[in-house]
Amino acid sequence: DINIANQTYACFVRSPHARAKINQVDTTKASKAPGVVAILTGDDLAQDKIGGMIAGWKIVSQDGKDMKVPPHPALAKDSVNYVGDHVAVVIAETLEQAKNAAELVSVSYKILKAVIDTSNAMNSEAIHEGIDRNLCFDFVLGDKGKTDDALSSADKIVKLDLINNRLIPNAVEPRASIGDYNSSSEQLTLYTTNQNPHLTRLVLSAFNAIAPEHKFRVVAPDVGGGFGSKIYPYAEDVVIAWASKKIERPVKWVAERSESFLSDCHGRDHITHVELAVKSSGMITGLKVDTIANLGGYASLFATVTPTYLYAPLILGLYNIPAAFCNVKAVYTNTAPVDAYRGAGRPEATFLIERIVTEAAKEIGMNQAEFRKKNFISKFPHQQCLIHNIDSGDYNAHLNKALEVADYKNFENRRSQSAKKGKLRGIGFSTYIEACGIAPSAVVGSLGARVGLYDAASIRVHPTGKVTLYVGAHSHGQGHETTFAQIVADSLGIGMDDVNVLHGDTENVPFGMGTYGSRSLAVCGSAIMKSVDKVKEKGARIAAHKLECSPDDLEFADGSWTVKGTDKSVGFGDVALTAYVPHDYPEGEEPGLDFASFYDPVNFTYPFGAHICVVEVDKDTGEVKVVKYVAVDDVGNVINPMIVDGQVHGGVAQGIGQALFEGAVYDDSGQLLTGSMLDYCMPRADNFPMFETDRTVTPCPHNPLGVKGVGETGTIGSTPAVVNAVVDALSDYGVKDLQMPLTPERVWKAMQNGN
Ligand code: MCN
Repeated sequence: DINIANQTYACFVRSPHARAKINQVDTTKASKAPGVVAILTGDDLAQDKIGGMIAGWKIVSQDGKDMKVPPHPALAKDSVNYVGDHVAVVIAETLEQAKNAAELVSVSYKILKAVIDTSNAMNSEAIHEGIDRNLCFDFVLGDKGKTDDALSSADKIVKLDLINNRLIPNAVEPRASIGDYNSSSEQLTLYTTNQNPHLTRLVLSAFNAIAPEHKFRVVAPDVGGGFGSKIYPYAEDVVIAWASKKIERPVKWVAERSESFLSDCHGRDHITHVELAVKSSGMITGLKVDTIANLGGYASLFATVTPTYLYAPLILGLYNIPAAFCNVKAVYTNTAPVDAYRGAGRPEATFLIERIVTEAAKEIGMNQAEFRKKNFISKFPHQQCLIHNIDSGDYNAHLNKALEVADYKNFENRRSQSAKKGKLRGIGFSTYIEACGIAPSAVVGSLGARVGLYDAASIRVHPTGKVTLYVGAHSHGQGHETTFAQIVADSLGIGMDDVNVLHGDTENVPFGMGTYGSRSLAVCGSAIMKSVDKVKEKGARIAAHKLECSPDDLEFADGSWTVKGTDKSVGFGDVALTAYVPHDYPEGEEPGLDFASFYDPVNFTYPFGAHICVVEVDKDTGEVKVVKYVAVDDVGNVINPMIVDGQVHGGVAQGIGQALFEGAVYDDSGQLLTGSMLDYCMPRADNFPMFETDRTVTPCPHNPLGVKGVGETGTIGSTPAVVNAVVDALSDYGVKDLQMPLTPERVWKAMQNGN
């Protein structure tokens, strides 16, 4: 909705082919079209030495070699690698003129056979020069020898082949960018729908060489949803910022929904074989996982960490499994790039462990809840055999609570009642753990991250005692304006309305790492608390001066400093005013009440929960209806129960969407068949029952608020619960390998074929 005087409009010319060489881009006719201001191509970009898009996390393969990343210019120069790849940008006085002229850009392509299928990518022709077998990396984690021993000495090896379907994120608001260059001040401003304005500025400045950081402002104001798909800067951001500098006028681009389908990064897309070693006593002794992860046409910014460090360590779930080994082969195909999407790696891990644990319990004839409890981690801290050191938890408690809320003991009665109506009732469990607030910087650096993972907050107390809070995290639906104001107001004993929370503008907020991985409260919230503490410490010195005592004699409560054991006190507002009007003031103390803090966490936070889904499957049509959904989550201390519930609801809706409805489909030539809301089935409100949410509270021991993340728990916990429920409903049909989305057709066919 932002418009700038004298702005122009951009329309991208996109590749209609999944894989082709570009012979020529002819702009002659288009450049004569009415209203055209400029047409820019990959050659112009190269001439101006604008750097390509980067992969932000280096993964090393098991042979010790670095991952293979192809060049990814923001406008394709020699080749295109998916339908929707950017070839040129047309800039005109109006949007219509830009669109009309874009149709006149003539691109001559040599069409090549596209590589689409994830499972076959390694046996297909290389789509990028020098990248054999289309393999970006061949990553391993864990102890193969120990895991093989566990499998060979197991009483039972449970096996599953799973496909984690490709998803298309659909935020309410499509992406948009405006570049605004002021030639007299040489200042470039980029307004963009992004979850990390500082990261975007850093990448566009240091890697794409768009503008020096100190002359470059990135503003991401109210952004209508991101779900991970707006973490990373896109080619459009680079092109729009550069184009505005080039033509010295503002340039505006807003994605149409169909462009979003084609060119927003997609999520998930794994093919996995999993084996679980189990003793007849019910103890799990080993887990082996082989995954092929599809990266799409290029390696997007966080694409390489998602199927590795955000995935592989989490395959253990919340179980005490002594040996595990995970191999991930990441491949390029001629499809839209795949990157982080709500949950990023952790839903994929949870899906496989919760599916195989369910199968294992079934195969050895144990009750689902009892089998899980037998294998839960029970002592904390617990060093898992893959990376994570889990600091706290009480896993029986949340499962017990979920069983109670779901009225599990009477489930079989309800199953019989459903059967009388011709419906197959099933119940599915998912007891998940996730790792949020990826940290600390030094550790992630040693694992290949090219950024730090701290956050920052500064507090400006105004002379009247009102507060402006500037945060590095970004809110695009998570309600930070509410919860961050709450923690400041509670700590300083002032009203919530007295705190204004600002985010999303590199010009006024401190350098933070933005929002993803459900990190904002645990990491940025901790930076806020550090700044609050500094305000209170200095405030205490000023108050002590006013009350003629030592700061140690004071206690702070309800917005006032009081001399212990007396009724002598001074309020927060008085102290704030004194800090800015320092007439009667402690000697040597600086005026002002204004502090900034950075916080680099010592560990991840580990939320966990138990989700129970109950479905009814129509025997005749295969249609699945979710009739009950219970989510008992533990996100540590809760700052705002309504927002936490809202986050869980949204996540569960997306997770059920993956299980039952959503799935991107490309045809063999690489055309996206699910390129609109008509073809890509988003879940709707009437697909859901009322979600029943509850909580247990195990505070995080290492951050000042005792909080863990909640933003992704719903997507992580829900998907396997739904699939497990459907498989349970079909248990009489011997169905085991059921692939998502569980459309009526698929379910019906599985009932006919027994698989
Ligand atoms: N919160 C709380 N108590 C807790 C934990 C969190 O009150 N114990 C509050 C927080 O203060 C914040 C909200 O819950 O207001 C979510 O906090 P957190 O778990 O820290 O997650 P982030 O704010 O970092 O949000 C990121 C997360 C991710 S990774 C995706 S993807 C996602 C999500 O949040 N995208 C969303 N939720 C979304 N919700 C909306 N509406 N839109 C998106 O794009």
